[in-house]
Amino acid sequence: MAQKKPKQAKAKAKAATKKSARKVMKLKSAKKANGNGLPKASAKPYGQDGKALTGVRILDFTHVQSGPTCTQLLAWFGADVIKVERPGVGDITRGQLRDVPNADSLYFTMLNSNKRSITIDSKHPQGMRVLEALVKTCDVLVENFAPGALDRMGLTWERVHKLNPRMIVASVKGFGPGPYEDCKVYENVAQCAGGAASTTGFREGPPLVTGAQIGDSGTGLHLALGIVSALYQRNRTGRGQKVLCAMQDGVLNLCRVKLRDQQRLAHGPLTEYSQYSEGVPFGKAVPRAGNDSGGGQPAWLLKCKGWESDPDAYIYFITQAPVWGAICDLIGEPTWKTDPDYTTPKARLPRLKKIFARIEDWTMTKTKFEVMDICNAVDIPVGPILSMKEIAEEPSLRKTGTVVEVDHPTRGKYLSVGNPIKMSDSISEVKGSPLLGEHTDEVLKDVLGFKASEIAEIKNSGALSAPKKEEKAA
Ligand code: CAO
Repeated sequence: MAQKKPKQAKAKAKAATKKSARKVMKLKSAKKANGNGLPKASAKPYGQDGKALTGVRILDFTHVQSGPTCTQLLAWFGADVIKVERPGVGDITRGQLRDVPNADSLYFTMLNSNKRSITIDSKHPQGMRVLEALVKTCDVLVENFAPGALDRMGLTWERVHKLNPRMIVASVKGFGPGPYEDCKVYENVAQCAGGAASTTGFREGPPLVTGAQIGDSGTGLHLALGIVSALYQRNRTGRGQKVLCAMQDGVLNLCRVKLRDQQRLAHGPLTEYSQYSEGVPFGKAVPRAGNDSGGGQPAWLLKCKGWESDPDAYIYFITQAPVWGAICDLIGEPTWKTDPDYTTPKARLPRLKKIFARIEDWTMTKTKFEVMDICNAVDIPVGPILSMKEIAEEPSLRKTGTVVEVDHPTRGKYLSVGNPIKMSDSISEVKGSPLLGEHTDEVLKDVLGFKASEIAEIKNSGALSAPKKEEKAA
C-alpha cells in the first residue's frame, strides 16, 4: 500500500494538470470567441446556469458559529462544502441547546445547511491520509479552531501549500497577532474586546452585549468576503493565500462609527448624543448612548399603544431634518415649524428630550404598526420593534426566502434564516443540514476516488469511526 500512494498522487496530479490545461484552453477559445478574454454571456435563463460558486470545493473544518456561518453562505452560493467532523461527536453544537431529544439541535441545523458531512479522526494516520487527499482536491480550507490546533494536527500553512499551492486557508481567530493571539474566544468576548459592549447600553448602567451575533456571524461574513476575494485573485496569480479574520477586528469594523466619535470628542461634546441635551458632561471615552441614533439625525425609541403589557410595543422614531414640518403637523405642534427654538436642527439639539417626550405622547395613542403606516405615508423614517414571533410569522419574509421552512430527517420541519444576499443569477435554495458522517462514503468514493479496497482499509483502521466508548456516550 505504501508504494501505491505516490503512484496514486502522481496520477491525480497529472489529472489536475490536464484539468487546468483544459481550463486554459477554454479561456483561450473564449478569448477567440469573444475577443476580450471573457466567456460569452450565457444564453440560459437567469438562475439556470449554475450558481456563483459552482465548481468551488470547500474543506470545512469549522465548528460552533463563526466558521459555520461563513461556509453556509458559501454553500448557498453553490460551493460544495464538505464538513469534516470528529467521529462519534461531530460539531459540538449538534448536541447543544437541544429541543428535540436525539435530534441535531437548531443551533447546528440553522448554521450547517447545504453542506456534506464526513467523519475523520484527524489524529489518526489513515485519517490524515483522507485529509491530505481532501486538501489536494479542495479550493479552500476554512477553520476556526483555537489558535495552533490546525498546526498541531500537522496541517501547517507550509504543508497545505506544498500539497496544494492553489489552496486558500481561511481562519477565524479571536484576536489577531498581539498579546491575546493565543486566547480562545466566544461571541461575547469579541463584543467586549471589539468596542461594542462599552458603547452599548445606557449611560447609567453597565456595558451591554447585543443579541445580534456580530462577533461570530459578523466575522463569518467578513471571512466569506475574504475567501471570494482570494478566489478571484487566484484566477490571476494561480496561487492560494492565507485569509485571517480576527473576531475583535470584525466587531471593531462594525463599530467604526464609535471610533469616529472617540476622535470627535477631542474637539468638543457629541451634540447629537442625548447626554448633551441633558447637560451631562462627557468623559474621556465614547459613552454608552442608550437608544440615540448614532448618526446625524436625532432619534429615540418611543412607547406605542399597549406598551404597558406588550414588551415590544415600541417604535424607533427618527427626526430627519427634511421632514421636520411633517412631524410637527402630525404631533399637533405646527408652531414648532417656525419657532426659532425648534425650526433648525441645531436649535433642536439641546431640546431633544422635550421633543421626543412630545412625540411619544402622540405615538402612545397608536399601535406601532399604525405609527409605521402614518409616518411612512409622509416619509418620516420609523421602525417598529418586531419580536422574533412577529418576524417568524411575517408573510413577506417567507415570500422572499429570508425566513424559510426546512425539512430534516430526524427532527422534522423547522424555521431558518435563508440567504440574506439575493442574486438574480445565483438563486439560493436552503436544504437541510447533514447528519453526522452522512456523506462519508460518498466523499471517499466520488470526490476522492478511493477504490473499494482502500475505503475498506481506511474504515477498518478506525480513522472514520468513534472509539467504542465515545460511540456509547454520544
Ligand atoms: N479529529 C481529531 N481531533 C479533532 C478533530 C477531528 N476531526 N476536530 C477537532 N479536533 C481537536 C483539535 O485538534 C483540538 O485538539 P488539540 O487542542 O489537542 O490540538 C481539539 O479538537 C479542540 O479544538 P478547539 O480548541 O478549537 O475546541 P474548543 O472546544 O476547546 O474551543 C473555541 C472552542 C471556539 C473557543 C475555539 O475553537 C476558538 O477559540 N476558536 C477560534 C475563535 C472562534 O471561532 N470562536 C467562535 C466560536 S463560536 O462562538
